[in-house]
Amino acid sequence: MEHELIRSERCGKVALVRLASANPLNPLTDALIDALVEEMQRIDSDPAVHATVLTGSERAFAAGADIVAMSKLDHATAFSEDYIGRNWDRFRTLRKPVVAAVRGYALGGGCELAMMCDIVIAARDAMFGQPEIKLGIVPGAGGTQRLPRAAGKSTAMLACLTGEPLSASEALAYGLVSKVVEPDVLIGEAMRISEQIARHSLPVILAIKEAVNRSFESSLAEGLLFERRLFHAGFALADQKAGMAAFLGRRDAAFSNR
Ligand code: CO8
Repeated sequence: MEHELIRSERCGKVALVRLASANPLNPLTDALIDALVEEMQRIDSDPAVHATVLTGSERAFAAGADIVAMSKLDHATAFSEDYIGRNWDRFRTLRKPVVAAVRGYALGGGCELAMMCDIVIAARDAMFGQPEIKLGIVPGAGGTQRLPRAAGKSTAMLACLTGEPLSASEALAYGLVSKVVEPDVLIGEAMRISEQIARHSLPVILAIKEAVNRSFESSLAEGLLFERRLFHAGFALADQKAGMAAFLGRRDAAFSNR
C-alpha cells in the first residue's frame, strides 16, 4: 500500500510497514497514527498475513508525538477528544505479532510505540527515551507503565525522570530489546524472525500472543489457568495433529491454520 505517511508491502506471510513521513524523524502526528492503525488493522484481518515488521526511517523509528500540535492543545480538547486514546489504543488490540525494527531515535511516543510491539530488534545506532519531562509533560502512551515492566523500576525512573535516552546496548542489557544488530541488516533480521514466526499455525500464534500479554494483566494463578485452558483447547486443532504427526514422521509440518 502506498500512502503519503506510511508504506506497506507483503512478503509471503509477513507484512512490512514503514513510517514514512516527509520529516525523517517521523513525528507521530494524529494523521500518521490514524494511517498506521488503519493499515495494521487491515493486516490483522487478512488471513494470509501472520506477522508484521514495523519500522521507521534510517534516522528515526519515531521522535515522539507531534510537539507542534501539542503546543496548542488545551485540557478540555485533550480530554474531550481523547487525545492519544482515540487512535493509539487501537494498536494494542492487534492480535498478530508485530516486530519493531528500530533505527535511530525512538523517543517519547516513538519509544512507547516500540514497546507496544511484541518484539523489539534494535540497530546499533538506536536510542530509546522518554524525554517528555523536558517538555513539561508526563509520558502519555505507556512510558511509565510499559518501561518498568520491560526494564525494571530503577531504569524506568531514570529514563522518565531525567529524560535522557538509553543506547541500544543499554536497552539490550535492561531487557527493553531482544537483539541488537548492525543497521544494514536490521530489516533482514526482523523479517527473518517474522518469517520464522509466520511459518507456524495462525491460531497458535494468536493464542501465544494473547497468553503472554495476559501475564501482564493478571495474577500468576489466573495466568496459568488461562494458559492451561488454551493448551487444552489446542487439541481441537487440526494443526496440533499435523504438527505432532510431522514430528513423529521426521518431516516439516504443513499447517492448515485450522
Ligand atoms: N514533533 C514535531 N516536530 C519534531 C519532533 C516532534 N516530536 N521532533 C523533531 N521535530 C522537527 C523539529 O522541530 C525540526 O523541524 P524544523 O526542521 O521545521 O525546524 C525537525 O524535526 C528536525 O529536528 P531537529 O532539528 O531537532 O533535529 P536534530 O537532529 O537536531 O535532533 C532530535 C533530533 C534529538 C530527535 C530532536 O528533534 C528532538 O529532541 N525531538 C523531540 C523529541 C521529543 O521530545 N520527543 C517526545 C515528544 S512528547 C511525546 O512523544 C509524548 C507522548 C505522548 C503519547 C504519544 C502520542 C503520539
